[in-house]
Amino acid sequence: MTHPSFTRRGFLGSLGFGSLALDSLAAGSGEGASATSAGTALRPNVSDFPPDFQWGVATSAFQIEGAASDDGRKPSVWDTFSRVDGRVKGGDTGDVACDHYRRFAGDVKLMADLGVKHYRFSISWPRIVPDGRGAVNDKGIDFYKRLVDTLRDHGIRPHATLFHWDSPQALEDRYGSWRSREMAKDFADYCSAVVSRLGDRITDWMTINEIFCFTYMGYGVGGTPQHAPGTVVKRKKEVQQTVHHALLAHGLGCQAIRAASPVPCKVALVVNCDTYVPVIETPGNIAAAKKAFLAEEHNGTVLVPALTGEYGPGVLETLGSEAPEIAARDMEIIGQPLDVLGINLYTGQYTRAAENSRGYEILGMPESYPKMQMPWLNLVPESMYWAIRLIGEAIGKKDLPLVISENGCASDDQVSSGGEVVDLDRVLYLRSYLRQASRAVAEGYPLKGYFQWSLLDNFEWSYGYARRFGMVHVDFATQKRTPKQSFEWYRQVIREGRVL
Ligand code: GCO
Repeated sequence: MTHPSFTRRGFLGSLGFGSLALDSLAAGSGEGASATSAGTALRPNVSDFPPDFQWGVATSAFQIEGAASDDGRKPSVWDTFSRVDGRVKGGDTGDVACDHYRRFAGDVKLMADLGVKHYRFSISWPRIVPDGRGAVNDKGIDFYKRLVDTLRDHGIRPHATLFHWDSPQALEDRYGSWRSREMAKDFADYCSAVVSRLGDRITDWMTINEIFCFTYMGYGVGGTPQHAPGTVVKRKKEVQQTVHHALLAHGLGCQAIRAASPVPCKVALVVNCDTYVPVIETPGNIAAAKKAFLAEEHNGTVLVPALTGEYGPGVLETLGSEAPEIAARDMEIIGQPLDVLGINLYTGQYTRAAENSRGYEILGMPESYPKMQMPWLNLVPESMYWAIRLIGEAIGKKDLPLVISENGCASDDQVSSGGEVVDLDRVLYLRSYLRQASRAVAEGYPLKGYFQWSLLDNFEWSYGYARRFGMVHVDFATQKRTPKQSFEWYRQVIREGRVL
């Protein structure tokens, strides 16, 4: 690893120059103009989304559910990790979170008010199989039945992620969770248990969320990892092995879902790929961005193998003796065909052509570069367009349907004396990124949907409740929900099918 430390998403210190210039460029490139639904202002067609575009919001179980020991749920690695002094800001835990386990009906009502027809949430493995393997907890299943039935009553289609980092502590105690190949098999069995019981109600499945964040960031050589289980290992090879096991779990999970589903279903993987944005859109810089997209370590060890069944070009060679052990047939299992790819898209890194052995250079960000309220969240709206385009052009998956499974930002949201939360920085962020999504749609790339992260302020991992990503403000003392300005903005965007 050439980079000294990991940030929450990708590597620290990557970056480059950029501005919203491409936004204006894209907006200006629309041919002609048409009236708004109100019939007043003129606008470029480039901001249109098709009528069947999937507008949604996303959450995850550990971050919102609470009810950590209710109805037979046992601890996950995040329950344990958050109880270790100094691991999570303020000593926050997921014990109560947004109390969504009890308040889900009100939260679904909020979604209906927002106008989303799609909801991405995750299922908690330790709620369904509390010991990680073995007995299935019917009460856990019943919660998701109640949730999904309520969603469907409101015309909202469920998209369920089977693993969003909350692995059962029992498997960590038993064999070190992702350090063991057994984890992949146990994950597939858990997938079968869920899909055979909920597959009559849910047909959109996502196996695993962001392999990067619970492998590279959950296991580390030297310093203490920022994410659960927070295990310090001796060699980088051990970290790479956790990544490989997670890929294997995804592949076996795909097979298990398809085998267990009582009806035809769709299966996706969710990645937070590193996105390389040509600093100026010249053919040379575009070629450089493509090379980086395939060859840089994170994409080359997660996205590329999952989509192609082979690690990225040169990646295993570069890892050398630190490369993972790969058993016969692993790569075939890992490269299962996908129905959809989910991209969690937050930021990107500016890239240009260079006369070095790699043929590209990733630019460092100046200190003064604009960022949102997270150290890693540089404002790089063009990353939205380039992530979508590079999946097709760099990896050759031109027809693979894509959804943006997460996009959003933290803001320093305050409730005013009048009871409002006017989160203008979130509106700025979302608007500039959605414009780039509309550019991708206008150019014919297969973007089918967009899930804003997140409906509610929630447990933001090692930041606890100190960072707010919601379009609905949550007062964690009273559980009062207050829709923010961004909620109203997104509601109008959905209603009109274009960026406002
Ligand atoms: C992630 C996660 C979310 C985060 C969000 C903001 O992808 O990192 O899916 O759980 O909360 O991205 O950091």
